Amino acid sequence: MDAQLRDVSLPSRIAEPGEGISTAELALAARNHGIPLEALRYDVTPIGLHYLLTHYDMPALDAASWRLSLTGSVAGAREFALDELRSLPSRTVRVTMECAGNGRARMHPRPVSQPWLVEAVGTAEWTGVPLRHVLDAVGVGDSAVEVVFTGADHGVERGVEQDYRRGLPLAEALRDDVLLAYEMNGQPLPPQHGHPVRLVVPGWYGMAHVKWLREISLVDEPFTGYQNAVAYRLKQSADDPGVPATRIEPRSLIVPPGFPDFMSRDRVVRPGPLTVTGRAWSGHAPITRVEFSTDGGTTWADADLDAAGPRWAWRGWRVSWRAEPGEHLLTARATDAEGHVQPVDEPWNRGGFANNLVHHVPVTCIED
Ligand SMILES: Nc1nc2c(c(=O)[nH]1)N[C@H]1C(S)=C(S)[C@@H](COP(=O)(O)O)O[C@H]1N2
Ligand SMILES: [Mo]
Repeated sequence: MDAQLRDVSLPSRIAEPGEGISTAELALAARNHGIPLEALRYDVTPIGLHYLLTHYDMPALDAASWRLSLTGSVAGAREFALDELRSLPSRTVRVTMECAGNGRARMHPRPVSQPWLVEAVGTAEWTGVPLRHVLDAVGVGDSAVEVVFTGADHGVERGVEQDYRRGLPLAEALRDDVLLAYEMNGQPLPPQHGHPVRLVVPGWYGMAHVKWLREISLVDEPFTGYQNAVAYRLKQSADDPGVPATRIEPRSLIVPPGFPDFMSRDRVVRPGPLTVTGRAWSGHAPITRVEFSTDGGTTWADADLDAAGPRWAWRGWRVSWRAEPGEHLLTARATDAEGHVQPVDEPWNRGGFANNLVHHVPVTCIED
């Protein structure tokens, strides 16, 4: 193993020009897998094809003995067992979740971390109790401003030993669709997605959706823990305090057409008409437009959007293309109802967050 993996106190690092993915990054990528892009075809991503991101180790929690502590600025601190949460009114919400680091490995220069290309996304149906009901049950204190969620997983990150813990502004936490989820796609949460209970914050990048919850605490000052104050901030330099990553920027992905080359995964198609499909989503506002290009973004045409579905789920799109022999660069670009458009130039920051550069898929059309 290289020194980088052993030295737990190294600061975040930017790769040198031409520096490849390290063994340490490969170890992260092997644990934290993305969605195979052909699985974008499913409205709801089957469990196991949904992307995964776990900072430390997955804890093994026993649902029967598990308790969730509600503490801090509340009228009455107490614990909830899983059965108690299940007896409260439930809701099912279809949510497209994306890691804030999606797109990081394509940045120039490249932030050294989990090396996502574009595949850190998935859509699931989460069932659980709206957090609001649980907060009502304990009585939120008048002075509370944020809710802090603690997972049962523990590790060290750049020299800071910690439980995975995130603060969320109270106004977001009180939204009807913010869930303490105990089911994914109609099944009890599997170990890798937060068994027995996780937070789901529709529209926010993945880091907000704390898995393996063990404690929820109401606090009177904005939370300054590691995952809010140090990590998950868009910074231009090491001493820039930056702005927090919050809602998902619009993105569209293309289902790669044709068939792949085994090693390069370059796409091969035969000449003639074909339908290219994809998905688009935004945590700010519904998707209103997807544009498609076969020349890398020189000329664009509007794709046909599928009927609008549940608000927090990705929207399908399709376009007809007559492939002609030669090389083509397929590109897709999404726009949402607030006018956020995917950039054609990469948005760069030190942590490699929220890189929603348009998706490019090179395709070779062979002679028939
Ligand atoms: N307790 C805990 N919750 C966590 C994480 C974690 O490491 N520990 N990772 C976060 C990040 S960065 C992402 S992108 C999502 C990924 O959720 P998934 O693995 O269910 O797809 O979980 C979030 N919740
Ligand atoms: Mo993430």
